[in-house]
Amino acid sequence: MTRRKLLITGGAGFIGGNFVRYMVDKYPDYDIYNLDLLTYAGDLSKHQNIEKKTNYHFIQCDIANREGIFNRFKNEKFDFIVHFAAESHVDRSITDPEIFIKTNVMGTQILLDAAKEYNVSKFLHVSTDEVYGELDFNPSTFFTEETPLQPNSPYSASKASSDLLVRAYHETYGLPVNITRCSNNYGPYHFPEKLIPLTISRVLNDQTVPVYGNGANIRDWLHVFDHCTALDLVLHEGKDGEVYNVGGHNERTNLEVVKTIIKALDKSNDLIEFVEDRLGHDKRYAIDPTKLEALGWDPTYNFDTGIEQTIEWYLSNKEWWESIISGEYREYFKKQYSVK
Ligand code: NAD
Ligand code: TDX
Repeated sequence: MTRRKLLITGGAGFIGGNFVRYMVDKYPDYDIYNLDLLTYAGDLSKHQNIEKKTNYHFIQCDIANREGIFNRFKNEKFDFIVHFAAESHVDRSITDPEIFIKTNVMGTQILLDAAKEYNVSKFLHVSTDEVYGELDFNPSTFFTEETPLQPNSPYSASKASSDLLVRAYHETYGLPVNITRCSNNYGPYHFPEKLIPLTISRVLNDQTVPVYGNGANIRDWLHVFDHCTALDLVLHEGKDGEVYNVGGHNERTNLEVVKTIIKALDKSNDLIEFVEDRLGHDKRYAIDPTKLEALGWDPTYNFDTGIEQTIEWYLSNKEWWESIISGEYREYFKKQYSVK
């Protein structure tokens, strides 16, 4: 039997990296290609345990490099694609939007062209609930797949643009696609520029935690392992052309998240520092996952069990995040938070 070839873009990052390891272990009969440019957010040290496996392959390439991407598709003839590669941090998109358009919009369009040219049997585009904009604080309102797209940040606008291109390639050319829109992820190998790993790493070092505005904004947190099972399901069972929302009803205010971590690490709330709010800061995200549950998805973690697992992971893997926060990240942190 011919082995199936799965291309995963952005597999050196946080969610893509967790998904690469999950798929390499679960599907020894698939050849799995991790294609990544290795930007500041990508690192291969997280794949030490799988890099010698015969079903794992790494390709360094920019998704916005048309020639490089087409050469890869010509050589490898991928059967399916799960597309994670993106600029992913909202704050960076506010300071410097241009790379978000190049990577998230142009890069996705180049991958779609290659997928069309080489007849892939599924293009799974990993998107975000942020494309829907924001909800108010009424707890009975949720994002469904029918919620209109109203992105508010340059990041979410670039993701919404890529979603529309994916949709258009299905409608116009019949490319077999799915789009997933997931809420905030957390878990192992989350880059410490994002709220949860930033809080864990700073609290462990007895440093203050910058909370934007009054900390009342709400996010709907999903453990990355549950995102991986959702993507596996949609890749194999998703109906062509459909969008699936991914989220597990784990809404928390940012202040609740930060206080939970401080308490778990037995430190003081005095570490909380309220700072200037993010520009265009979305109030609340909350997912209605009914459509995905009907496909058979059943998440394992709630926020309490997931955050416990995550804190333990950061305690046991200090060398990974310490090497990140001691590098270029220090300059980013100083600039972002106006630290002298
Ligand atoms: P991340 O920033 O941790 O990783 C992104 C990866 O993409 C990195 O390995 C980086 O090197 C790679 N990359 C960036 N530009 C590239 C380019 N031009 N060519 C090839 N590779 C490139 O991101 P993440 O948090 O793992 O998010 C992955 C995807 O999931 C993104 O598309 C994001 O929009 C989406 N998403 C993220 C979340 C979340 O909470 N983090 C939630 C929903 C959806
Ligand atoms: O220092 C901080 N202080 C703070 O209060 C940071 C970094 C964040 N925040 C707030 C802003 C948000 O309300 O915490 C919340 C979470 O912020 P981020 O971790 O930056 O995530 P968010 O902006 O919600 O976006 C994330 O989830 C959706 C990912 O980064 C996106 O890639 C994904 O699409």
